[in-house]
Order: sequence, then C-alpha cells, then structure tokens
Amino acid sequence: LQQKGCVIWITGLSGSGKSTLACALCQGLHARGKLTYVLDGDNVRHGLNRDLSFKSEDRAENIRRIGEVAKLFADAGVICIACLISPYRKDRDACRDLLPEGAFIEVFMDVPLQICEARDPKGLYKLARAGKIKGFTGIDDPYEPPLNSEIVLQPNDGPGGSPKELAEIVISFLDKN
Ligand code: GGZ
Repeated sequence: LQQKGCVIWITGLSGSGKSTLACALCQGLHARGKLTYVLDGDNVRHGLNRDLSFKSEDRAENIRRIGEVAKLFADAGVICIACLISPYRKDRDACRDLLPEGAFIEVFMDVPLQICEARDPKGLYKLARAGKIKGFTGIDDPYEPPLNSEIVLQPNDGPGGSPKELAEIVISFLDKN
C-alpha cells in the first residue's frame, strides 16, 4: 500500500454540508485509487457511541472516541474522514494531538447559522427554536469556530461551491502537502 494515512476532520454546524463534503471527498479520492473511510458523527452515534447524549461531557467523549478511532485508521494507512459538529476547540485540538505533525487536517465548513437554519434539511432547527430539542448547537449550545484550521470552506450556492468543487480544494491541499 503506497499511501500515508491521515485524518481529515470536518467541523461545522448542523446543516453546513459536512456529510455531503465527506461523501464527495470519498468519491474523489477513490477515483484516484485512495483508500478512505468516513466516520460520521451522526452514524457513529447509532453504534459505538449510542450511549452518548448531546450534553457537553458526552459531546467531548463522542469527539474523543472518534478521534481515537480515526487515529487507528490513519495508522493503518487509510485516509480517514471524520465529520461531526465537534463544537469545542479543545476537544478538536486533543484529536489533533493524537497524530503526527501534518497528519491531521482540519476543514472548517464556515457556513453562517442563518444559512444552515434556512436549509434545515431535517427540521431540527425548527424543533430547537420551538424548544422541543434542548441544547442544539448554534441555538442554545455553543459552537467554537476553529482559529487556524488548515482549510476554511465558505460554500455558497453560486458557482464554485458544489460539493465536488469543495472536495477538489481539499484534495489539492493533500496533493501539495
Ligand atoms: C446538535 C444535534 C443535536 C443537538 C441531534 N445539537 O445535522 P445532523 O443532525 O444530521 O447532525 C447533527 C448530529 C450531531 O452529531 P455529532 O456527533 O456531529 O455532534 S457532536 O460533534 O457535537 O457530538 C444533528 C443531530 O445529531 N443532533 N441533537 N442537540 N446536533
């Protein structure tokens, strides 16, 4: 296997397009013959992390476990794409510290709350505004944006913002580094 493993960590609000980017990245990397694996917070919460809620200690534990699993994949030579809100800077940085320099690539989906809320693909923001979900990130729970992530994506609905084009930005970063 002529491939160095790494972790691509996609952080951002619910509805910012993390999973969509992960999917496009996966496709783009497969097309180049790369081995990838996606750890999606939303999915991992159905299995490995099904004992965890959305209170801050549980989010921290969710992030910690996904960080550890991502490291195992990277050790095995896989490009591991982790996509979860991961709202706290200190928890993301702890995952970064598990990996050798350069092997943790943080990608910030920099989409304003207003836009995520307008998209509301699962109707969760609406429920949060109505008080039916408590502690929803961006509404009544914090999101700490990265201060120096490797990549900041500001997708818009205009040209240059398709998932495929965003994935190409990440892939060219990998190529260069
Ligand atoms: C944020 C929540 C919440 C609360 C349920 N806050 O957009 P989605 O729906 O499909 O993805 C979100 C997912 C968040 O799980 P993560 O593991 O990524 O979160 S974290 O990194 O903070 O641990 C959202 C849904 O679960 N969801 N309740 N209260 N998102």
